[in-house]
Amino acid sequence: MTLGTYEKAGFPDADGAIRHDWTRAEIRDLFALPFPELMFQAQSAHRANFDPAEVQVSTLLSIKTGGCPEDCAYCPQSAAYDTGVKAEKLMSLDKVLAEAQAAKDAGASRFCMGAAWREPKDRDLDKVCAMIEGVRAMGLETCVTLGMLTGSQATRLKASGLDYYNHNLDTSPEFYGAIITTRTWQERLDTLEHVRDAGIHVCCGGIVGMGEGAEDRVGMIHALATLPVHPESVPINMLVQVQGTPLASGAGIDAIEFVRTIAVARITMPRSMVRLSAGREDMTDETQALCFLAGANSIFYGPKLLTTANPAADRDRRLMDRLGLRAMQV
Ligand code: SAM
Ligand code: DTB
Ligand code: SF4
Repeated sequence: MTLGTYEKAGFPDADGAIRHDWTRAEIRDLFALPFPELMFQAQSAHRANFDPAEVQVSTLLSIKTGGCPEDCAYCPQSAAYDTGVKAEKLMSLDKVLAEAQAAKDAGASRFCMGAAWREPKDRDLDKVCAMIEGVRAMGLETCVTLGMLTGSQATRLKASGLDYYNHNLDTSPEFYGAIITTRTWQERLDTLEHVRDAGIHVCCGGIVGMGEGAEDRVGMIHALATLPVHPESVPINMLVQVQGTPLASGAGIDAIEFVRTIAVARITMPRSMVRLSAGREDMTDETQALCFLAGANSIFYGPKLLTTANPAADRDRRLMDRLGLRAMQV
């Protein structure tokens, strides 16, 4: 793949060139820095590329919930686990547009629609394209996450006006097989390439707190930061432990190690939006403040993620006020 106009991402080296050649050793060394030094480097990278008082605000909607044939061990929507999430049909256009309008009125600038599919069927894609057109006509940025895509499906989504496609690598290539067996790592890379080649912005990140080791967090950031073009948006999710999934009762992850993961994402992909994603509901305001100091500059806003809880809007407004943060305008 050639580096075209989408090449905005990457840490400038001494000559100002963009870096996609991070080694695992370099990333391991970043994780191991004394915390104040790591935060200083992350903030330097953040300030060189963004206004540190601005946070991009996205709202999520599950447009097709549950009954998914994949076996992602973290996911409440997999049909393989008994989590209490009911399988539903694709939501109607009217309902989606009403939710998008409510998100816009509440202050979101991007509306992200998620479907619990392994991959979209072509007739479903037509319906999703109509949703994208309608949401875009409201002046919101659009994002969808629908599972694997072919090249021609990505082209159709682009033609409907799609701005972003979310498709995560989730973890390191070594740990991946312990989490998902029904879709390969290479299939994920192929979908990302189709999305990129269609000219859609890429949203790609992962989850921590799934019982992975420190080296897996290194491997996950390495995989993201060495993509041919950095994802424009990098969601870092803290696992939401859901009863019924195989990951319902793990030890989770230390909050400081989570902040370090955000900081290393910021340093290695300094022009990407780093999203403090799932897991905020159980995070203290102080941990979230550290995440913003570490370079996170995007959140999901609204009381629900896809099927699980997110902080209530008034808690987030209070937090942003206390920290002097403003919602980024598109
Ligand atoms: N089915 C599509 C797919 O997997 O490509 C799209 C929806 S899927 C729910 C999107 C992402 O949400 C996953 O890749 C995963 O990173 C994240 N996710 C799902 N369940 C989660 C959980 N319990 N905790 C944190 N992140 C989660
Ligand atoms: C992403 O990385 N996190 C979001 C979004 N992309 C689609 C989803 C989080 C889902 C958390 C579990 C749930 O609510 O079902
Ligand atoms: Fe299905 Fe996506 Fe959940 Fe995996 S993460 S089980 S693909 S909805």
